[in-house]
Amino acid sequence: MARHLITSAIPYINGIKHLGNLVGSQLPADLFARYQRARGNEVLFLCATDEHGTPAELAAAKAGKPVAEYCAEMHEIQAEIAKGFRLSFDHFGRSSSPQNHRLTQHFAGVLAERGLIREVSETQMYSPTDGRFLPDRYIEGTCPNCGFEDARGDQCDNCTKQLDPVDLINPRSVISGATDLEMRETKHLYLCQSQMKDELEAWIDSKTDWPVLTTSIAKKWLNDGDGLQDRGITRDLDWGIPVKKGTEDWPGMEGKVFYVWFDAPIEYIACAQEWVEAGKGADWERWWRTDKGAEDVTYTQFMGKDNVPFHTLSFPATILGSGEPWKLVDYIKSFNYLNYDGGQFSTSRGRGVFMDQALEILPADYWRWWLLSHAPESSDSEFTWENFQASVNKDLADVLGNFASRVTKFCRSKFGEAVPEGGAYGDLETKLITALTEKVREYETHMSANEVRKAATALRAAWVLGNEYLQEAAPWSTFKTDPEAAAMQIRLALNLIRLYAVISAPFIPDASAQLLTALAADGEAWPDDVAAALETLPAGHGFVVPEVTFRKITDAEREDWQARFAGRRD
Ligand code: B3M
Ligand code: ZN
Repeated sequence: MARHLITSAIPYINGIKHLGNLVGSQLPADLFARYQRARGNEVLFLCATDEHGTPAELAAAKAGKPVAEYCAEMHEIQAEIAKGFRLSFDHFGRSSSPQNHRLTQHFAGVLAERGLIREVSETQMYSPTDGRFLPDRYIEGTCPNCGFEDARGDQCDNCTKQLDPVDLINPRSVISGATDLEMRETKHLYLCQSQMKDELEAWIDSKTDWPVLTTSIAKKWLNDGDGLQDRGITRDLDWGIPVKKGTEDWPGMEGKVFYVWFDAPIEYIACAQEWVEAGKGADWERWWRTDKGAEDVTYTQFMGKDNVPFHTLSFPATILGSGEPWKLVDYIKSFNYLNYDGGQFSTSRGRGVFMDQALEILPADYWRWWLLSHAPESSDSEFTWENFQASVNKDLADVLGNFASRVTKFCRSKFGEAVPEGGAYGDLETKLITALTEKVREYETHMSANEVRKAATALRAAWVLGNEYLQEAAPWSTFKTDPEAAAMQIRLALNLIRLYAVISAPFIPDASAQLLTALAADGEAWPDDVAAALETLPAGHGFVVPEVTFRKITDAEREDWQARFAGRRD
């Protein structure tokens, strides 16, 4: 039995994610976790909310709540929505957990001891009125480039020019509006990534099976311009993990916290500790410590392409730099962007479908199927309502749903609600079993390799084989001349529904469970031997006709949703 550690990039706490975020990490991670479990492997699947950084502080301020309270509430909301999408995390943790505080401070301490952290003096905007240093996003002013009055300290939203807070004309504090800002000297910590360039590059070069998207981004950061740069890992914020050297204070770092991107990936480890603390597991070290059993774990990470530099360089620099026996990632699956109806999804403008809204209008499986079968793997992909409607109506309703409904209804009307006996297989059945075996093997290959779209294509093709068989065998005609043969065809077809339910479960878990319940079957056995799997339900086995598995999306609904999600989210 293989052991798979699987993590999804941890979503920021500041608001509900859109479907583009979902398909870029959590959903394909869930697909892989479900598949590995179905194959009998041991899985630890972790995700969490990413709760630090300026966006969290600003979102809490906007909601008029203390940050801790805001994060606790948003975590519950995101956890509920994740359940709604059937994301099967073994634990959904929080980067603000005490475990992550301790572990982040531990890493910083060890890295400092090993000479991989240096202190840098910088001048930074200080607001006497607010009594604090202001990070970039806490300063607004007039853009020197275009005159826009609400340009942020890091970038002008009007002309997109990258800015430094000192560039702004008439800078003011976002917190208080104070304009008496001054430059003051302050110290920050930098992670010496540049010292580790060779080690990181050799490690990345050894990963010859990684997706091109992942390695090309990593290589670009390693070798662009002056090469891999050291990174600031501290910030002047109130909310975050206080800067400490292990459990000790860090002189000169009082009042500072670690940069969100330093502690967020460490949460992958802390999350396993939270999982144990929550009583869901006994031992986190056998997943994370190579001296405690994790050397035979396969660790796969899932993320959008913008997260790749942090996972290929910064986090491995933390792990390798510590010199401690932590498990390093084995495979990084990254995704391009999903666009929305001729433009981009936009959280700030509320453009596109957000996870909560999606579940309000249709069950999770409809979304899971479309998103995964259109995953932005080799390039960006686009959600359009026409395509969504066509895919759901064709693949799910016409091909899979219709097969299940025709077979069970026909059986009920001619043989009753139990698997009929019938005679021996003929040529058509042998042909079907051969073709199906090939498709199932192909599906397994793509699922193990995380080729999400190809896996969906193979699965759909397996569903189509059943429909083609039914068309050719035509039990409704056979029944008139040879009821024995028709009974055999239906026995096979009922078993085929069960097989579909088992192999489709990673994509559409609810529909799969519904079909298995109707067939009074469990989903345990993976069809290693397709012919044997098609004899699982014996003659006489009772079943009921399932409720409609997938309904069609009407043109009116499509138009209605298109209009509803084009504009602002209220
Ligand atoms: N929260 C960014 C994102 O959601 C960030 C990922 C952290 S993974 C450690 O895209
Ligand atoms: Zn501008």
